[in-house]
Amino acid sequence: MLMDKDEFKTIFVNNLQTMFGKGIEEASINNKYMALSRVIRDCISKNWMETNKQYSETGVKQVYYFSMEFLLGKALDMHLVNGGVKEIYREALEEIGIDLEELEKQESDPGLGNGGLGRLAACFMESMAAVGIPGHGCGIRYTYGLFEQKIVDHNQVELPDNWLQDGYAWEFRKADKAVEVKFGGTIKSNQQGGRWVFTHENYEAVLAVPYDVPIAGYHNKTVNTLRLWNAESLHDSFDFASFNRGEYLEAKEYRSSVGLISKILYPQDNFYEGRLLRLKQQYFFVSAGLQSIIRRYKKKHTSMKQLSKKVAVHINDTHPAIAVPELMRLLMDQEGLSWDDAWKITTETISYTNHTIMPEALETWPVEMFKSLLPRMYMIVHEINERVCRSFWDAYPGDWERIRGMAVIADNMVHMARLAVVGSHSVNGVAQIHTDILKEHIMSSFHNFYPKKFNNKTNGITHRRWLLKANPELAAIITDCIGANWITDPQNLDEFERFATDKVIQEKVQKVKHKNKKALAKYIKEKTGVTVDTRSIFDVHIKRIHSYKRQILNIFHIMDLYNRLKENPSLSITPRTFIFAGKAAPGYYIAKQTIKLISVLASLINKDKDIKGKLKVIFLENYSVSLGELLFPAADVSEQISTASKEASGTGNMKFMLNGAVTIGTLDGANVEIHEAVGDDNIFIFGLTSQQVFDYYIHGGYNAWQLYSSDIRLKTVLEQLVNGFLPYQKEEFRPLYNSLLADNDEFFVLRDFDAYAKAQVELDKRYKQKNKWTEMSIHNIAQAGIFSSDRTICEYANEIWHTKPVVITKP
Ligand code: F55
Repeated sequence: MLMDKDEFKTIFVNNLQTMFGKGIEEASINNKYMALSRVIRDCISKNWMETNKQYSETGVKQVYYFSMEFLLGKALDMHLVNGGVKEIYREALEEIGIDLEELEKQESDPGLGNGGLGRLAACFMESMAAVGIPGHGCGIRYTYGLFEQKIVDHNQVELPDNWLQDGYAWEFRKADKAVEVKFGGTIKSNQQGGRWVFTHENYEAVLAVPYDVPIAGYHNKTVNTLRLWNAESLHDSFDFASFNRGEYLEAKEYRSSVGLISKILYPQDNFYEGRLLRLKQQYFFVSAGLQSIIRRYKKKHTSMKQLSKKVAVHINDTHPAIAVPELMRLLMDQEGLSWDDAWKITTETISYTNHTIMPEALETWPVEMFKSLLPRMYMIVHEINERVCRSFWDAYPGDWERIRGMAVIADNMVHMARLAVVGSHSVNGVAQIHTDILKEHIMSSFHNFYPKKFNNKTNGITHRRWLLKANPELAAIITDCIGANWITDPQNLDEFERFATDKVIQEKVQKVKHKNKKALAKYIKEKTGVTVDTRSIFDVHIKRIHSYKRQILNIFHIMDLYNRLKENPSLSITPRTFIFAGKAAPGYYIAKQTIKLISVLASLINKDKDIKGKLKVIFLENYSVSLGELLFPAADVSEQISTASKEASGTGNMKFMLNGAVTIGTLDGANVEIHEAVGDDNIFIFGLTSQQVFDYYIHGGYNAWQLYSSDIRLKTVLEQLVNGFLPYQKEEFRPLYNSLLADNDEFFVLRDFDAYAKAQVELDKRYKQKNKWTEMSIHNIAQAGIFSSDRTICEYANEIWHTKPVVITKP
């Protein structure tokens, strides 16, 4: 990076001239943002080329992380922090009358992901570059990312996210690296010289054009690549030719259908919908990615046999699982390998992460759809199925039921999770409890057959974005206390533990938290018009809206608290601000009703004078990475209250902890490990265990009506959904009410209500002892190091990918 202030200024001004033909006076804010980005982009480019050169020269094994989603967040500020130039550039800009923060606001926040899975991919990219692991991303350059959420009359409204509108400063189009991807058509087979040759006829070809985004490390010279594929029509001349033949309309149709492939991100999280276009998206980027990997590999190697020594392909959930048959196709049809050789290489190259046990998220494609869109893929999957079923039969002769539950093609469906398991050498869950559930329940037959494949890799988050960048003043306190090496070695954060009872440090930590709360309060005021008390407890529940994540449990507790305050206005509670944010999938009715309920309640409670400002409820629209960066640093309480066993890991829980918020949560996902790390005294655990949840499923005996009838608070709150208590809502919340009573409360909200309310009372008491609370807060920060994605990514590198960090030296 450019370290000299004057040199920076000269280049910045020069960029304004050459890019826009303007001087500082005439340039718009956006011009200035683009000119600044260009300075950084140019500095990065040099290291980027050098990184690629050294990867190629050293022949180190490279990892390709295939994911339908990369939820990156803004890049400019992260580059300034990682490059160690933020202060210098801020000052330099100030000297020429420019406010860096104003420029940063110009950047769009690319929302190319739904939630946890997409954000995890982005944290992994950042950590790989920081640690020096030769790892690249492969995904789709969606023209429209996750929809923008607005709340209109209490309802979620979805607007398109046109993030590319003003151009994206961080991408490099590589037209010369484009590849073709083929859909549909028929496969002809014939024997040539004793081997089968397959030719694809009458297919529809699409051009996949890569846009490369540089991923730079922290204070090092590593720049890895995130390659996002854009779908384009194949030949311009195609249009001319068809125009001349009078087929202009068909040509246009072809062009627009091609464009559709990378047009939009599907907005469902933990929910699968068997759309043809989604399958097209999957094959599109997987085929393009694998073709480009093999092209690169062949520049240095003549035999494909060493592929798994030089390349690891990781698939982020089953969405890219078509990589298994596609790699088989490339190795056999294109490179001429035998089935057995190709299978060995494929399984040794590919590894797979599972992110959910929710049955509605499991991908299965109807055979007819799969076969007609991807005929060669179907042939290969069919063969894989025959072969693996035979080996299952040998292991479990006569056990038809078991084999049916393991078959890749069963009941006329292609089962992608099964394909991923059989076609890879490693299957991992994302937190210990989740991996155990995979092994013992969801994938027990596979675990029995392939015991060594299964392993755990507890998720992590990048502490550089989520602490150093998002909460710079807290980061500075930590650095003052323990030095700066926690930034590259996050486990060292535990040295901060010594300061947990230090009154001076406690006070500093409290001050920063309060400052962050004031910044959030200002934002809340601007966005909602509501004034919140910055001395109240900021209790934050931010994540996708989903029944299993139980925002409803939080809401019921708020309603009960409100009822008690109405009854007894002098009830002694610490004032609380309950803050929610999160998007609901557009077709997910109950999730949308949940948002509506929060919003309606907020308007009722926030204007009620009787409760003397002791309670406020806020719903912030359009939750995104950027909004998260404002929320995590300002939180006192982290809500992690999913039904035990349902949240594979959670990663928001880690971001809160790292910023000193204390968790109230169930023993689910990574909460279990957070609990182990901080100990009983520094977290509020409540509710059913996953074992109890499984017992209900297996033995029955859950009765929501009974819980409703026997708890007056629950009864009141539930009735309030449908008895006119909520202004202007007559039958609006009847379906929600029914889901909890008539449908027997699938996620045990009523069952956990009492335990949750009690944990909240305990929490309230603890918050009153200010220094005790801050002590807990510091414990949480100090124990957050193991939840850094640096740790996670090193585990993947050592135990799954078998690759090592490389230190990039020059230029
Ligand atoms: C998106 C599309 C489909 Cl078809 C299925 C799932 C998703 C998705 O977004 N899943 C997701 O975000 N899963 C989450 O992954 C996180 C990272 O591992 C976990 O922390 C979290 O528990 C899990 O729900």
